[in-house]
Amino acid sequence: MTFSPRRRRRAAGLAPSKGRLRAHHPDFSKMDTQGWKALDAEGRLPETMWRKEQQWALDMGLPGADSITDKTIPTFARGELPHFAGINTFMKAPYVENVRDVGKYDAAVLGIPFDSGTTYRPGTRFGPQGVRRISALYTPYNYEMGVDLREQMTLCDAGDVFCLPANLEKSFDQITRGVAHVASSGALPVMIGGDHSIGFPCVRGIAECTSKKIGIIHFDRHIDIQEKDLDERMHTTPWFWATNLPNVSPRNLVQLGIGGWQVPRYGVSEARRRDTNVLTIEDIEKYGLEKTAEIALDLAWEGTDAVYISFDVDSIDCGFVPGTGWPEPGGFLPREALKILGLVCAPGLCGLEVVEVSPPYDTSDITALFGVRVIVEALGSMVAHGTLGKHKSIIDKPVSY
Ligand SMILES: [Mn+2]
Repeated sequence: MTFSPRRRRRAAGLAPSKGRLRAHHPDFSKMDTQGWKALDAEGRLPETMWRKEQQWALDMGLPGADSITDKTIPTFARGELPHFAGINTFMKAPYVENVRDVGKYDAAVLGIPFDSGTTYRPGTRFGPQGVRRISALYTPYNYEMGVDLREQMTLCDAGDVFCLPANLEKSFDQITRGVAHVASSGALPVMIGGDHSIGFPCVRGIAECTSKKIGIIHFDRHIDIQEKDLDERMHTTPWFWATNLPNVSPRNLVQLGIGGWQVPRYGVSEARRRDTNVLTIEDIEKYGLEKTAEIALDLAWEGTDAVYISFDVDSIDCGFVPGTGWPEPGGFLPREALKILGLVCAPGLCGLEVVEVSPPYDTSDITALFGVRVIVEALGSMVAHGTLGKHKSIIDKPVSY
């Protein structure tokens, strides 16, 4: 149903006669609020894919019992509803059993259940399962953005990369191969970790498929750029190795939120040597969120053709993310990080990873839920700005296995 803007305003009770207007808040106009704009925007979103999913649920799950009035309810739960039922893929997206089919979707989620790079608390091997489980809580629609992922893009879940807990290097090779396969298919690779050691093999997977240059925006409390830790390429090392790749320069690595008492000096001296870009929470407070996002975009995109985002959930103050490997106070507030994330995703990404969700240490799924939020926020921003799929143009050396 479409209304003229005038009729919409009247229907929403926004065009009262002049005499009734109270003047306590002369600066307040309801129609200038994001709240009203979002109400209005929802009316312009289609429902086509939702209707299609409901019909599919009936076809697959049998029509519901005669006593049920709502005839869209099937006997067996299929698709989004109910949120507490069903077999969880990420956001209940279709599970792509044959990974050769991932290219039929705009974006593909892949789990990387790997925590052998952990130097303190383990448990992130359960990250993909934890994130998928609580992702069932979400609808595909975001109010403020006026975006409905189900209507405006296609998403699949490719399942997990087969990782080998006893061997970092073989697991890295598996991860790189999996990410390169998804990137080559044209789907946007979205990785759910896993500890942060996966940052290197994930970026390597994308970097292998392109002759173009890649910048990285990295949300973390930790600098993660030392050469080795405990004699191995642990989760404190991904950016040392990633920025050794020929098409990934440390000058295009932007590290947001670094600070506190858990930043190893080996990593700090390496970041100084390589001239990466570090903004602390205090820097970000000084510049503000919008300006920080602009600075991050300028640095990551300078001379590059695509940007990758690595989001460590421990970049958030540990009061909000107990379920993580190296909790640290003093990080971002969730809404600060989400605001910056949405802004830096707007020009489009070539890949996204969410790492360090450790469900065994989590409370009420809040850390895993934040992990879900990072992914949907990034996808929502790209959909809102029409930049999802932009990364395809840089894949000029696709792999095939
Ligand atoms: Mn970290």
